[in-house]
Amino acid sequence: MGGARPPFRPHTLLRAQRSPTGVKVTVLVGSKSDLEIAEKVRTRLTEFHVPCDVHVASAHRNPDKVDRLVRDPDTDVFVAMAGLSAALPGVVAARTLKPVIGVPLQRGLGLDSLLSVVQMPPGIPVAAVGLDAAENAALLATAILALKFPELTKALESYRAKWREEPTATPGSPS
Ligand code: RP5
Repeated sequence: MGGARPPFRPHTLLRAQRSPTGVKVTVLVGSKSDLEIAEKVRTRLTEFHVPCDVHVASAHRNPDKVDRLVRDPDTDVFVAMAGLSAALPGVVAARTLKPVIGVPLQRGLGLDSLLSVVQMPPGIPVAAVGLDAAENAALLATAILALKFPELTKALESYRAKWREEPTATPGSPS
C-alpha cells in the first residue's frame, strides 16, 4: 500500500491551493541600490519553494506604484526594505491588513532607518527585523505562511536542525 510519497513541492501546493488572496511574498525596496539585499530574501524563500516577487518602489519617489503593488490580491506577506528615512514599510502597512515585515537598511547612520521601521505609531504595526536582516525577514515570512501550510514548518525545522549540527557555520548559509 502506498509507495513513497512524491517529494514535497510547496511551490506547486501553494499555487494549487491558492486562496482568494493567493499565496506569495512580495518584496518592495526603496531603490535599485537595495536590490542586492532583496535578492537574499528571494533566494531563501526560493529554497523553501515559496513564490516571491521583488519590486523597486520608493515611498517617496513612486507612491502610486507602491499603492498599486500593495493592492495585489495574490500577496500574503509583504517584506519592505529601505534605508535612510525608510518610510516604505510603514507606508505599505498603512495600506494593508496583511503582515508587513520591515527591513531597515544600513545606508546612512543605520539608526535612522532602524528607528523609522521600528517606531511605528500604535495601530499600524510593522514586524521589524534587524539592519540588513534579509535572512530573518525570509524566515519570518515563511513562519507566517507556515500557519497555513504546515509543510513549511517542516522546512523551518530542517533549517534549524542544520544549525544544531553545524553551530559554527556562517549565519544565513545552511545548505
Ligand atoms: C532609500 O534611500 C532607499 O531605500 C535606499 O536605501 C536609500 C538610497 O537610495 P538611492 O539614492 O540609492 O536611490 O530611500
